[in-house]
Amino acid sequence: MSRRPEKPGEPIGPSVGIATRTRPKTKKPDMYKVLLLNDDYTPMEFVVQIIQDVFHRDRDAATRIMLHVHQKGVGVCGVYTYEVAETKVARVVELARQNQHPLQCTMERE
Ligand code: TYC
Repeated sequence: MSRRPEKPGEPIGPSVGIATRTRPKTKKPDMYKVLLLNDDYTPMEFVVQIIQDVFHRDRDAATRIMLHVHQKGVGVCGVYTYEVAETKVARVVELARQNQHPLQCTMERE
């Protein structure tokens, strides 16, 4: 196979070459914040434990997040792709339900 020269004067030759696409065709996934909501009844220790277990925060970070939610009413526990965020929300909701705490957790597109 021969090809049309790309520039005047360029010799006609076989169409061979290497892929040189430098722009990735991938696009970043939408990210979702997982939010914890304050309430008057869920024990602080339960919330700290949930944040450690579900969001893999150490005890200090978990305590900071819990206190932020306690004081401001809502706080971000982490930012994830849709399915991961959905799974974390479901785990928190289920643990709260099993322990009969009114703790609420939700997600929101970033
Ligand atoms: N406000 C609760 C209390 O005083 C503690 C709490 C913190 C509850 C964070 C929920 O997402 C929450 N026991």
